[in-house]
Amino acid sequence: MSKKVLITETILRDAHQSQAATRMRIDEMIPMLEQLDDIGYYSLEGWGGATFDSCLRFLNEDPWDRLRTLRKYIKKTPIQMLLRGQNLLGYKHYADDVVDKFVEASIRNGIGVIRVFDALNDERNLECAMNAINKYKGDYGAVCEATICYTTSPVHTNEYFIQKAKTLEQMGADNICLKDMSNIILPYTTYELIKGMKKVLKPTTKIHLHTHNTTGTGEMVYLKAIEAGCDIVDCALSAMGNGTSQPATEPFVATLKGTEYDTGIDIEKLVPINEHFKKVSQRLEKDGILNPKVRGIDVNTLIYQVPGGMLSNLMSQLQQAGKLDKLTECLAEVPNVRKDAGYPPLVTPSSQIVGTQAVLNILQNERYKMVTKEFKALMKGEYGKLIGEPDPEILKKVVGNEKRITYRPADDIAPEYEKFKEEMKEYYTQEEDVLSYALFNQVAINFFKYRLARDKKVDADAAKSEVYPV
Ligand SMILES: [Mn+2]
Repeated sequence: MSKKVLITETILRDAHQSQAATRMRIDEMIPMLEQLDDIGYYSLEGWGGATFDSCLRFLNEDPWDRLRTLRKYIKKTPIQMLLRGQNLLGYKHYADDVVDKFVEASIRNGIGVIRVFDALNDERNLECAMNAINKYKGDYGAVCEATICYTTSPVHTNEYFIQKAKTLEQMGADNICLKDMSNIILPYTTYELIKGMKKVLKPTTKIHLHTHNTTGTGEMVYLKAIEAGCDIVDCALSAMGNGTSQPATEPFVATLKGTEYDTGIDIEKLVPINEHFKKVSQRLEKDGILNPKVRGIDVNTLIYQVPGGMLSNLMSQLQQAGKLDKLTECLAEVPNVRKDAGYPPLVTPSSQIVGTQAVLNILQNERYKMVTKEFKALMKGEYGKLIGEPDPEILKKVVGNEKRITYRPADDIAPEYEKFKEEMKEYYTQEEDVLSYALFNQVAINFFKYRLARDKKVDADAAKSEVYPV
């Protein structure tokens, strides 16, 4: 029986986020959008994650215009986005009214698949976004893809992940995404896990697997996943595939051709598209944005279970302190801190919080002599529920007698959309501007000023501001 495997192409989002700090511009995408639309991908990932931030901060593009432009050329294939649950695309929890409006505007402007995740896998942080997706998806046709962040620890058993998948399905997910941010999942674990999930999920619920090829196991992970019944995998065209990005599209299409898993994709149609993105990749390298190292394999993540981005953060923190010789000690401290904090998955923002605390513990020569505000908040439950119980003594040392939060963190946030709207009213041109401002405050204001100057030509200097910095 044929079991066609579906592919999500990430060249417009995660590929350049992982290899080139999310700096691909819309004018570098437009020439290939219609051809990408004709390939027969399940979806084209093109928005969310860091793209929104990068558009406003570095590229002087309105992220909403980018989405509308993508939709103008991509007429058949759903455009996929990544959403950080109650954090939306920002770095803190937002009130429910802002989450609802953001999801509505995303779907109305052309998003077809919303992949929604929470760094701690706390489903209470997904509730509001998932309800909003399901509320608005009927109007335009969109898919609610709820996500589980993969990590390893004594409490993250296969049973835990399988139960989590069932819970998310019951909350209204159409697809379940298993998201391996840093390529630490291993092929045979993947097989067991996907088999287990398939057993408990409805036959209509699709499983979508996301990994990278940072540690070199990506294609093997995908192959075992589809043998276990995985429906969709994320790949990136070879021009910006492999290494810190997704496993490359073309070899995967070729591997499955003529088998029961045949993707139905014509590999020859990918050639001219890939040639175009090779040139984009070369431009990014020439501008010093893409370091060729990202195209190789780095096994440090397999050994230390520390994602690539977190490792480079650790190194730069130690370098600044002139203590690069303490790297091995800090790497060894990361799993200890993670254990003390109830084993959070290492993904933004928890990866930075745990990494910084590990560095402090080593450099201060005493564990938790100093703690960051964020680490304290994590231990208090302000980011969400920790899956393991934090170490009681360390909890006492860090949090003291302050009350821990046991409810959904956003329950503490009063509606705030109208307040944001009032604060930015002099720049208002569309409802979407309020949402850009809610997420990125001053960065959004700087963009609005640039846009005003450009459109009204009132201030030639402001309009000329650096457009493509490193
Ligand atoms: Mn990714």
